[in-house]
Amino acid sequence: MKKLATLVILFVLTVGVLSLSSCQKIDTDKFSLVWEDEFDGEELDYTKWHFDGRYVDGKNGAPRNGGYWVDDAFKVEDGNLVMTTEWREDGDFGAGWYSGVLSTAYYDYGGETNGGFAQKYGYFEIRCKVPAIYGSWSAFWMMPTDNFANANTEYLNTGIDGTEIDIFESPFYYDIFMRQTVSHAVHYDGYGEHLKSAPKTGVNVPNLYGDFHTYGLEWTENYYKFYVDGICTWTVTDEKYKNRQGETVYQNIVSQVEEYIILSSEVVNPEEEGGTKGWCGDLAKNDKSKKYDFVIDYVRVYQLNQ
Ligand SMILES: [Ca+2]
Ligand SMILES: [Ca+2]
Repeated sequence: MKKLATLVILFVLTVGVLSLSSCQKIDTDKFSLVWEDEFDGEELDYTKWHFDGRYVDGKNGAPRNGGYWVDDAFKVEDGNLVMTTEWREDGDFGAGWYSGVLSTAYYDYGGETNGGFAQKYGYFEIRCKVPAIYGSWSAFWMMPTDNFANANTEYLNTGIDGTEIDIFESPFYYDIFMRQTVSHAVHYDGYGEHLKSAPKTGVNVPNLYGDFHTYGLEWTENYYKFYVDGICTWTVTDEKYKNRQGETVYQNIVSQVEEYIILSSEVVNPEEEGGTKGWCGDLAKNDKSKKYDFVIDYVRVYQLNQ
């Protein structure tokens, strides 16, 4: 989710070298449901979800990229979690774009997790539709419970100490050629100079803004498999990879630690490299009087049957 300009550069390095194996339909018979939220209640279940942003100065959230993550940008309605991105003229931080973030485990930005739900391996699935918005994206993603606190020490150049897993991101509404697509990605070794990224863009999802679709991750000791509507769209294995110079660059990419789930919507930072053109378009093209909703029917987590 972060350092996206770097991601683009790393994409050039990694494209074409990831080992792909056959992708098929998810076999849910292999799994048992172990955690879920169907969002059937009257309000959000705060025993399952935590506002995953910081609080500053007694306000209801904190700046995030070009907008603000606040703790009142979501509600449960008609069996869905609705996470709204909107322009607030009189928001806690003043006029700007406000959106939300929720996770299954609370952490502070020192990297310490404070309980909550996390799991190693299994199958993780969301059913949702995403907002048709410029300069913003919604995502279903995972992070290791230490938030990369140990990323640059013993396990440098591997993902075994944890990876950011972007099960899906939807930044492409602005691009008429990419509009009906999402991306998957894996990032590891922290967000500093050692960051490594394995992205998969251009995953076709018909009418993703108007219809519900499922986005899933199957995670085993040896691979990640990403799914859209139950069909595998990308496989990342633990094999060694060669770069274009023939050198082995990444290996053991698959996380071997517990990770927690994050749901988020956020807006681009125009000040970053690439700015509004480099990642998800121009916020100024949006209607400031409109609400842009990320609508989530459920999140379900499975573990492999023993
Ligand atoms: Ca690492
Ligand atoms: Ca539901």
